[in-house]
Amino acid sequence: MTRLHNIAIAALASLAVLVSARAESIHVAPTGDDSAAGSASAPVATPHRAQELARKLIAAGLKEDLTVVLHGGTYYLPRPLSFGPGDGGSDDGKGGGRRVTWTAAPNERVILSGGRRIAGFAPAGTIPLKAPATEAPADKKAPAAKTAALYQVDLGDVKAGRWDFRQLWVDGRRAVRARTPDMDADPRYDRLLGAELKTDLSAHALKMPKERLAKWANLGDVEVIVLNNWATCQKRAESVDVDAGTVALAGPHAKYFSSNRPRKGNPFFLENAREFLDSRGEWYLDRKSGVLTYCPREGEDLARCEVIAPVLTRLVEIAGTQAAAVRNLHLRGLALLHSDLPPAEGGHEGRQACFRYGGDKVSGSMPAAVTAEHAVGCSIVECEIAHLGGSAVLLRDGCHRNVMEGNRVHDVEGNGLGVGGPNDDTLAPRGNRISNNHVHHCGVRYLGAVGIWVGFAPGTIVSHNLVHDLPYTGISVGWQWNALSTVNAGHLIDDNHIFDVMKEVSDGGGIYTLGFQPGTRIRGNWIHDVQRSPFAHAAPNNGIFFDEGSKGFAVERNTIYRTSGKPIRFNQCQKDWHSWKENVLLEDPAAEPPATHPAKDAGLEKAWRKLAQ
Ligand SMILES: [Ca+2]
Repeated sequence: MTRLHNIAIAALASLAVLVSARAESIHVAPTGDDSAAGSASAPVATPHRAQELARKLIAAGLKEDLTVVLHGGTYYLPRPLSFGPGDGGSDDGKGGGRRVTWTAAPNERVILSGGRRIAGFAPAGTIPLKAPATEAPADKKAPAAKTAALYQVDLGDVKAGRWDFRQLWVDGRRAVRARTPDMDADPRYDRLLGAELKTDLSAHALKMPKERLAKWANLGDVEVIVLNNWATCQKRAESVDVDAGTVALAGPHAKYFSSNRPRKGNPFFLENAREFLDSRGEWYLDRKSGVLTYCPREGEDLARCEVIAPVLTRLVEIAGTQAAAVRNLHLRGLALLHSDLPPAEGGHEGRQACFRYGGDKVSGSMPAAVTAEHAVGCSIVECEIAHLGGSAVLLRDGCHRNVMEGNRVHDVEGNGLGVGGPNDDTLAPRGNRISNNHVHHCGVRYLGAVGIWVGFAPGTIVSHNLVHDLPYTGISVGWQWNALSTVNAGHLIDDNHIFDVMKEVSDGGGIYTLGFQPGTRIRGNWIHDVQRSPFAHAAPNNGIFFDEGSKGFAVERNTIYRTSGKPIRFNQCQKDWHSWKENVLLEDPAAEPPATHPAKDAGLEKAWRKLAQ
């Protein structure tokens, strides 16, 4: 080592001491400057610059806790915020150690967006409106408009092939990708007249009412969404035969599970053709011309509205390795919004809980906007995680002792909060806690989604969550379709309030379980209004559905009522494989539990109830 080197290192070391002694925080503000020091009076402008500064401090041997304070405003992320081992703190294994926290400044709304704002819409003619289903009394309303205005904007990056998106939000509300039947039609789905998948998987065609079909200008971009028993599939059209009433689907195709596949009578709709744009709130993106067309809802002024489309699939990733985990890293008070989910090859063929077949053999979990691997002792607290194209949060391999608490998760196309890895003693996530979250309106596209998913993840606590308005199951626990031992054991699923679930597909429940999970307690959960939609077409929906191989649960003090099927159901398992105590299970749909029912304290704990307001 040269003398010059030694001097440089000594200088760096003394700088690090100076910095760490007085700067345990780094400030970021939309009005900041990335060449600034990152102090409270001279904040940087971007989270990525703050991350560079934080890394330098940590690499220089920072001894104190470090806080990255984000001040109010929207930060449009050019790429995901990716945290590696060099971005975290230290972990003494007892909940202590040096913390690194990324937090919103007190009482300031901080948005980390994976989207891009779209402006410059211009009028582009009108479309005739269909007659409303019900007329208001003539003296109480102005004459109904017969047409609605269209607006368009040219998006050069789309035309150049650099951008494509499948979601659009107008003033925070999800707009409808042009479809038929319309989202607000009654019924909002049509019914398949037949379905065929060749046994060698070489061809897959659906038969539909002829009036649904046309020689659409962008045939290869049109997508068909079919509601199967407990999940959906969504595939692109390859060719259409209007006279025969058939649509051939683009491959590759997968072999469906026999009772969860398209067949005659299944509900379906068609999406993403210019010809389907015929009602307020619908939009269409022409990938060839780059023109985005939108028909505003009543009251929306596109000169004023905030229109956002997603650019990123992932917003935040915590990416440790088996040799070096990310430790003691915390996200607090941030709004993580706007993500896309590019279609898988061959489309989405939903298997269960947003796991999907891709091609013939491969299946995997749907990407999530926030993902962690090998994260230990980290947390996501008080965040809003919303307006997403895939799932919201997924903790995977090697994630131990992490906490997700006090988050509001909504307007998500896939699952809400999830934890699960391989059935492997070393890699399966252990001892994670999911508490006091408000999870609602997930599965807004992929109807087989669940609010909270626990796969192979021993010792998971799912406690005091408020879970509602979901197309399928509220909380799903386990991932083994028989009663053989796995790593799963010792979960605590307690005091969750779950209602208005199973609103679209079937064969699930408020809580759904799979496999042998000894020492697991399902306790104090308040489950009601488990729905049955007119489009459900298979097995019943229940308060708790113990599915294949479910065994080893202590079921105590739960309150279950107003369930479309029986409060409890068993499939390929039996009641005496579990222990039972003090549950209130009401089969009569008109029955109400007593005010002092055992699960009356379920749902968000007092400190978190503001999340439900
Ligand atoms: Ca339409």
